[in-house]
Parts: sequence; C-alpha cells; structure tokens
Amino acid sequence: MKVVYTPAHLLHNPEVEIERSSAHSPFEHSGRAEKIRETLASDSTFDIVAPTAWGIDPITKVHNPGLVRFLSTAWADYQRDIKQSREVVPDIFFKSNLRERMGTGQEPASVNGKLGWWCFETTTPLTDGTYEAARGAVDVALTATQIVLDGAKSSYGLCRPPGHHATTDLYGGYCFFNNAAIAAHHVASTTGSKVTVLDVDYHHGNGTQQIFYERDDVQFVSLHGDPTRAYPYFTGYAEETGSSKGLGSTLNLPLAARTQDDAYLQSLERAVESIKKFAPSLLIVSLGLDTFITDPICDLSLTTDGYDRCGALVGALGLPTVVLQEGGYDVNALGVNVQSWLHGLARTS
Ligand code: SP5
Ligand code: ZN
Repeated sequence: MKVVYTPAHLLHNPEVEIERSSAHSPFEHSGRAEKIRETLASDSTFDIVAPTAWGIDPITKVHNPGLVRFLSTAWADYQRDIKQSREVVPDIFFKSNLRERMGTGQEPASVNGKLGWWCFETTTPLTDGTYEAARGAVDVALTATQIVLDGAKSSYGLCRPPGHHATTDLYGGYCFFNNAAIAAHHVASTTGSKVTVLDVDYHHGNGTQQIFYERDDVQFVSLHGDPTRAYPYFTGYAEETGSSKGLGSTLNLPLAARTQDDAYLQSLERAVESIKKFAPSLLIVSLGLDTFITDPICDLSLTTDGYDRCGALVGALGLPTVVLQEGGYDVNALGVNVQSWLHGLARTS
C-alpha cells in the first residue's frame, strides 16, 4: 500500500496549547506523524511516496477564499502589527449572537479581529510555517486520492495537521484545511460519482459534516464520543441527518464513554450498512486513533487488535478506499495502531 508523506508538516510546530484554562505542551505535535512514518517505513507492506503539488484551487472549492488568504499571511501580519510571538492565538471570537438582528457584519481589518473571525477555539495556534504545513497536508490527501483513482485498491495519506474540524469558513480543533472534505469534493466534482466520508476519529467531524450537510453526492458517516460530554460539543448528535437535498446523507453514531472493541464494531457495522445503501464509488476514511484505550484526551477503550478488526470490516465493503490521518495522541501506540488498521483493511479489500 502506498503511504503519502511530506516533511512539510514539521513547519507547523507549536510549543504551547491553550486548553482547560491553562497553557501546556501541545497534544498535537510533529512527533505524532514521525512516529507513524517510522512504524510504516519498517514494514514492507508499505511504500512511502512524496505528494505532488495541487495548488490552491481544490482548497478554495471547499473553503472560503478569505480563510485561505488569512492563513497565508496571519502569522507574519501578527508579528508586524500586534507583537512578536512564537504562537499566535485569538483572544476574541466572533459569535453570531453578538450581531443578532444586525446582519453578519464583515471581516475585521485588524489581524486580531481577523483571528476571531476565522477561528473558533484556542487549542490551534498558528506558527511561522503553519500555512505551508497545512497546504502540504492537502497535497498529501489529494495525492493519496489520485493513487486510488488511478486504480489502487487503497492508499494512506499521512496528513498533518489534521482536517476534519475545519468548516468552510473556520479553523480550529488542530485543523486548518479539511483534507478529507477537499479530497471528497475533488472526487465528486471531477468524476461525477458519489463519495462517502467515514469519520472514525474520536471527535465529531463537525467541519466535514457542515461542508456536505446539504449535499446528496457526498455522504458523511461518523462514530464519535457523544457530544453531550465530548469536544466539539455543539455537533454530532444522532438527530443531525442532513438538510434539504442532503437529508439522510449524514449519519451520526455517538458513543458512550469507555466503549470497547465489540460494542464499537457493532456501531461500525451500522455505519457500513448505511454506506452500502448509499453505494458510493469511493470511500474516504478520516482515521483518528484517539479512540485508543490510553489516549490522553479521550475516553473510549479500543485496542490495537480492535483496529485490525475495524480496518477489515471497512475493507470488506470492497470499495476503493483512501485513508487519511486525523487525530490520535498516545504517540507510543500511534504507529502500531495505524499499522494495525491498515493491515486489517488490506487483508479484506
Ligand atoms: C483532530 C483532532 O483530534 N482534534 C481534536 C481537538 C481537540 N482539542 C481540544 C481537546 C480538549 C480535550 N480536553 C480533555 C482533557 C481530558 N483529560
Ligand atoms: Zn480527534
């Protein structure tokens, strides 16, 4: 199986994350992707290749061009206009209620205002090379997708930073550009065929859901910690099933704390049945390993063997499958967990 990787991710290298009312070292750091790369490099099943450059157009077909423009200069603008700072984080957020009955308003002219306009939370600092790293992750996703469009049964894109929390207009949740959504839109719009994004990251893929909520050509199916207790809190309820043309093309399967392999696989079986009904021509998996039993920020209880079973269940769909990396924060186990999931997939697909 081809693994698409670029060292460009190293350019996004925050040293602090503001979370739970304190500043601490980031859960999302470059060691995650390097651990995965090292583990897959030592396994002859995998062949690591570099991405090709796809340019900005596939990004602006999914994201507001204003978001892309902002991210391309935000760090430098902040250094120049506000102060010298290794990490750049908003200190104010636009919330639509602030202007209730007064219209949406407009993007502020000042960089501090812009930060609050385009970002939704504090755990996603910008550093000097964040934009280049985020562009690299999109190139990784699109190159992995092209490998499958060219006839491979499956591929794996080692995306970092991750993508599934980024909406059309907002970054956050460690995500800047929605790699999986950009890949899914690219396939749907260039082939005219249906695509499913199956999101198995612990956290609800609010960005991917929002991007496709009214569409009937891209299905979104997600298993995640129940938003009554889990980040990102405001989305991912079972009642959210899509709207207008997209009604019925979104499926949310929220999970209880400490869900183990067998119960998780029962929910994954429901996801697989809904994908069969939708009958896409291609499957994109947003793969988060933060469902792992010892993940430091999550509360599900999956095991390394469980991931093999999950990959095998998805592989049995028999669909061309692009697997893209999202979260997973127990770095010691991250490499073997990705490896296990992909071995399961390759065995049955
Ligand atoms: C891609 C991805 O997995 N993004 C996750 C972003 C979560 N960021 C904030 C997490 C806050 C969780 N705090 C819970 C601490 C429990 N000890
Ligand atoms: Zn996650």
